[in-house]
Amino acid sequence: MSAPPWKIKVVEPVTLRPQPERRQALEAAGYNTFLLRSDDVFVDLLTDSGTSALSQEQRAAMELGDEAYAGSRSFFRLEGAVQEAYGYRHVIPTHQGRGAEHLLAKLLVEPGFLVPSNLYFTTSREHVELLGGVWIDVSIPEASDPRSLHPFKGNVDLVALEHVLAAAAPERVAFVRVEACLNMAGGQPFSLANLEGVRELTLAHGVPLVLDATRISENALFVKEREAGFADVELPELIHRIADLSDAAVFSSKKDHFVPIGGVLAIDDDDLAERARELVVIYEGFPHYGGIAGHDMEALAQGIRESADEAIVKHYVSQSAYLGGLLLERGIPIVEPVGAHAVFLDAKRFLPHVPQEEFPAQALAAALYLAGGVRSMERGIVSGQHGDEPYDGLELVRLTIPRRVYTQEHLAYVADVVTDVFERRGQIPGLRMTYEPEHLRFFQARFEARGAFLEPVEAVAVAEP
Ligand code: P71
Repeated sequence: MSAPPWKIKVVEPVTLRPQPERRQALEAAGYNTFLLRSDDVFVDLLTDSGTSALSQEQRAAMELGDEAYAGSRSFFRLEGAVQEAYGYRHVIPTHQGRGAEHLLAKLLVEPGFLVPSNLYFTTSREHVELLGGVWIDVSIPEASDPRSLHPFKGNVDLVALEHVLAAAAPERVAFVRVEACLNMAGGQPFSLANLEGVRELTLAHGVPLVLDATRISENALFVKEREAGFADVELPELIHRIADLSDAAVFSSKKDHFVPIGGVLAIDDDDLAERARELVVIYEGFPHYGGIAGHDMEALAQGIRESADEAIVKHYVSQSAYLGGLLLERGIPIVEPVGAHAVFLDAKRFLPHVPQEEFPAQALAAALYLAGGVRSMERGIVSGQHGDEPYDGLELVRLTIPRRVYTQEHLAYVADVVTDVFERRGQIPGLRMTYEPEHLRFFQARFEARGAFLEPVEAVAVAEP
């Protein structure tokens, strides 16, 4: 792992609670890591969303926030930053990514309309389906195979997409969605050649191509490093070229743009943007702030510039590679290749004795917390199952790395905790769901253990932090 291109100026204390307190906290949270208090967490790898460290330049820019309701100069700075980095003509701020997804779905989805996409993201699919749209997975099969070493597991299966587009009347396809660094597959990139293929198909069929550009910077870096012909292209140029292939984009700015809150809906088409501005006033706020503050827009504009800094992006991706490398050396099953923002444990291979209906990834995430105060996120049947449909898809635990927050020592500690849990995996039983919310159940579902859950030992075989 390379030395980070930043140093630390402000710190936030963290403590490792004693094991009995962690057990109490876990039980109170119903074995759901979303329901833990952050004060009870030692290393928080729940998400990279809104958890990054701001730069001094972002904090300084926040002092210049213009909180005018309309015509805020902070909006125009944000608009300029998005236009310069990505080239979209119209910029609509939203409170976060799902705010942009909501507007996009309202604009383009009607009952029965199709949305072909590389795999799915939970909130993206939910907004489409709430409006009666039909989500269609057109990811390549390798995306769902944790062992496949395909370098671009975020690619769209162009033959499958062509079939969908050819079979549907064009006006019944709301849009084709392509997600950068495909989250649910392990943070896996698409290749530029593949995106060009998608572009050709969407143009031929007259269907809009919408990018989920939330993690576009890391995707561009992987293109530079893995795809022939791009090694000498500057990262900002590559990011722009990716965006140029789409008609619109949604961004959760809480990831690549280093802000605690904020999102963007970016659109080229004038009429669509006009309609989006009519909607944003209903659901988010005036188009010149879209549900965030003037100072948030300043931090966001500056964050967009930093998100194209190759040294920053490279170091970030090297953190996942470092953690993934430690786990691979120890024979721990993870999704390969290691993706952009996280290391994903393969719970099916980690806990082969726990059947998928007993939520192995949920149980593993709970065990990591209990063993070492490490918080991760379930990305398996709890998040992925669709109503009553059978689910045999990916069963992963995501160790997600916030940007510019944790040191190499933290990551080494996490690897030790995962190793300890791997050695004691026989002591992890499945779970029973005791409360199931109707929508996006993973956020607030509760569980209980089906048996004794990890021996109650304080002195686990990990180096003390
Ligand atoms: C992540 C998140 C945050 C999250 C969302 C839902 C469940 C658990 C955690 C958010 C994304 C994303 C992509 C590709 C849109 C959103 C929504 N990811 N697209 O990975 O990854 O953005 O959270 O700002 O509303 O932990 P939002």
